[in-house]
Amino acid sequence: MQIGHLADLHIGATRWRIQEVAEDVREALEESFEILEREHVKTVLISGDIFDEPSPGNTHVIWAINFFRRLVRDKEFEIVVIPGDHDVPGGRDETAVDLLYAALSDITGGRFISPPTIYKWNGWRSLNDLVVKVGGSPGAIVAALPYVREFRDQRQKTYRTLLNKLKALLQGVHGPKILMAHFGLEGFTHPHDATLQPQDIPGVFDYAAMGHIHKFIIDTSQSEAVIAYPNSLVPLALSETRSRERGPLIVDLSGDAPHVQQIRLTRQRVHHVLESDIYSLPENLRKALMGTPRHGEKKPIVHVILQVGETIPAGKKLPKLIDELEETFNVIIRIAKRKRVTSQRGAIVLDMEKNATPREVEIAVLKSLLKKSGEHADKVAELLLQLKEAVLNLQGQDLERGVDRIAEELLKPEYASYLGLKPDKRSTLEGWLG
Ligand SMILES: [Mn+2]
Repeated sequence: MQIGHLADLHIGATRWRIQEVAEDVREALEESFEILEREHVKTVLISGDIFDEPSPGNTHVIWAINFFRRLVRDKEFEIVVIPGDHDVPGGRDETAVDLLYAALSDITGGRFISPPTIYKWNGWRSLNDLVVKVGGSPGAIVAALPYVREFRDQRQKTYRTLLNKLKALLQGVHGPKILMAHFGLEGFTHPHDATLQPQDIPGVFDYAAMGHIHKFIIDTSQSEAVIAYPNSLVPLALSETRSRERGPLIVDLSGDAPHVQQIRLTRQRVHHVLESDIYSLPENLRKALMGTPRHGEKKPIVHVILQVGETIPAGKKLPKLIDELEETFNVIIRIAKRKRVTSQRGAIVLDMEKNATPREVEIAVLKSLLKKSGEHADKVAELLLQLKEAVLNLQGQDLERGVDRIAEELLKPEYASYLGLKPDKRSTLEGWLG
């Protein structure tokens, strides 16, 4: 038999104030179930973080109810869900997943199953409530562990206890056994995000349908169970934008060991991460977008790491420039972060703050190169600019005279000391050279 495995849907998620992210989640979920239907997979496990928040907003809840109702009633899917950390509120309120269950549990056709949340189970339910038989006959046994909102040490204990009890309960039971859980495992995520070790997953399970870590992971090396994380459906953090390994896992439980396959989503929005200063942004953007396949009409999202000068990070011109670039390139641009650089380019941004003229910008650049500020630095920069213009204007008859005059100015004691030259009575170029 084959089962589908999804996790970390995050319905209702927006990120970076970009509304399109929520649309991407819906579309990715729709495509996932199109794939599963096409592959004749009727049993689907969703391992937590169904919604992005415990109170996702009525619009998203209604969308989810309608979406899952259609799948269960019309397409006869059998869907098992558990709440993840994003679904479970503080305190003892019901989760939005409980709400889904309340709306969908008595629908006929397929089935919508969600185990009771742990605190209820602690209070008055039995362990058997966490165990579901799926896939008809012979089918498979699913032990579905909801996320428990407790401090990590306590959560560790709770899960260890539950896993031990489930192990005892399921030992000797025939047929494939699956664990559904939503937490991080050591070695696959940051140490502070890991609740248990992979070895804690009892070998009584053939497959651990995990959620929580937004990465595509299949591990067969550390437990007798095949441990799998399907990845989130869309990138939800800057660090997640690189991966395109997203889509439902299809797990074949017919053989001796589970065989896992990821069917990649084809309609994923393109994300670019681009480091640039403000002046090179149009050109860098053009290069980054060159030859990138566009999926349908989805505008790529460009995350810009903006190189800025030493003191002032932003520029008033920036929002206008971004508007223009979004229009020109048909993309969505966000400034992901500002990165301080000490280069000449960085200094430019410093002056953008004042809507600087190109000349003011050049002076700022020169001052940053001189590593000086104040009136003298202004004058030195001004003189250097004149020098540059004189050199550029090679046609001019009085080039030599012009350069001489500027050099003489620069060699005056007040500037010379500024340039790190020794002041000298000989304040002519010839005097210095001679
Ligand atoms: Mn998640």
